[in-house]
Amino acid sequence: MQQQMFSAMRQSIIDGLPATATSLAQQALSLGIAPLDAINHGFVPGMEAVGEQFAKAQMFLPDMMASAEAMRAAMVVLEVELQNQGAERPMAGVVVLGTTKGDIHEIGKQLVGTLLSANGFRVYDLGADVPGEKFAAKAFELSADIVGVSALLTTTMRNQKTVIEALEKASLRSQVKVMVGGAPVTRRWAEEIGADGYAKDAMRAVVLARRLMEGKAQSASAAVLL
Ligand code: HCB
Repeated sequence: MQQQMFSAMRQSIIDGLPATATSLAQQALSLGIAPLDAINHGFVPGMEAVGEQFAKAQMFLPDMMASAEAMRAAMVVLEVELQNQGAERPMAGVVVLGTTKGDIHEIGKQLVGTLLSANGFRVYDLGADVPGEKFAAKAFELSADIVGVSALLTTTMRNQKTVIEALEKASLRSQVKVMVGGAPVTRRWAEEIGADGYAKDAMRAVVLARRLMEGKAQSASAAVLL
């Protein structure tokens, strides 16, 4: 039964059907399927299939846009449930999140934000196509602990470095940890640009954010001891 639901969810994304995706997300919750399972085993595999078909020219931009709409529609339903879980947890840290300048892909970054919120982080999402200076200004305003930078295009992933440079220019780099992600991003790339961490998916981003917060706490207590 659960497998059938997951398979229908995947297909609703491939077919780009927001109403069907919404209805399947609602059904999943009423059947007691964990929202994260619906996302990871149902809807995200649909987006992956769309990416593969687009790469093989079996699908075109309007189809991809319809799929993105369907994914958003499902997330609207599932996000509420996930965020309710986060409201009951102690504040884990402040995260400023965004997609790099020149890049309009938002779905993965939103998923990262939702799971961070569900795990007690206070998340400020700057949206997509965000220049480095805007990340730095919001990190300063909120005294952020972490800046999370997403990039989905090989041409825009280099802008992740400009976010780090903007934080350096604003003298914030020593206080703010930077985590990067997005389909073309790798651990090696993160190291190359001087980020503090890389996460392959939203669940790993939560684990990474917790680890970065531990690192911050340790360096703060070390500073006090000195
Ligand atoms: Co877009 N697109 N797209 N696209 N798109 C990709 C990314 C391609 C790989 C498709 C392909 O060719 N196979 C490709 C990029 C090729 C490349 O650069 N190597 C591509 C292209 C080419 C384009 C356009 C240039 C197409 C065109 O106009 N000709 C154009 C870009 C315009 C621009 O940005 N300037 C474009 C447009 C679109 C839309 C608008 C139709 C739509 C986006 C809608 C939206 O987000 N509002 C779209 C979509 C949906 C995709 C695919 C199909 C899915 C992306 C997605 O949502 N994945 C994608 C194919 C793919 O990625 N395989 C395709 C699902 C999420 C859950 O995964 O990887 O985004 P994610 O995020 C993960 C993970 O990376 C990590 O956690 C997330 C959750 O698990 N993570 C982080 C992400 N950010 C993080 C930050 C952190 O700090 C930590 C972890």
